[in-house]
Amino acid sequence: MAVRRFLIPSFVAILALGQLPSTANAFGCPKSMAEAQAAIDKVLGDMKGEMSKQMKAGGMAAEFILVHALLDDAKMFLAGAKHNHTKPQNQYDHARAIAKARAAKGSAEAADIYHFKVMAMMPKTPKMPKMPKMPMKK
Ligand SMILES: [Cu+2]
Repeated sequence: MAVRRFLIPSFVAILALGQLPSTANAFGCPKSMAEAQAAIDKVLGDMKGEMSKQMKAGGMAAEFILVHALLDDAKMFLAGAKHNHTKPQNQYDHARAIAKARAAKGSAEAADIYHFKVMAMMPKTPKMPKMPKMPMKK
């Protein structure tokens, strides 16, 4: 009776964590996925900055979209990693999760590098839209 009282809650707790301690943790999927998410969040944060807004307004909207394309790749890889990790059929799926999580981090880092390259290409003084001349008051 005492054994059942201990074992059943322990088993439920392991199920709740979604992974068996001996297998999934050895791959370190959660750490790789967290690193990928952090790399994605870093670029998303940078893209809310003032220079990124000027990129869009200053004739570099196409490059801005390409930064997003690299980020979309990163998000796609990360979603795949999460799927393989949370619904593994076997150890191979955890290995695939690691591969996809690291690909996600790589794409996010490439987005970061490209974003900064594009910002460096921007003209120093962004062109302001021409304002209509106001009639002079006498
Ligand atoms: Cu895993």
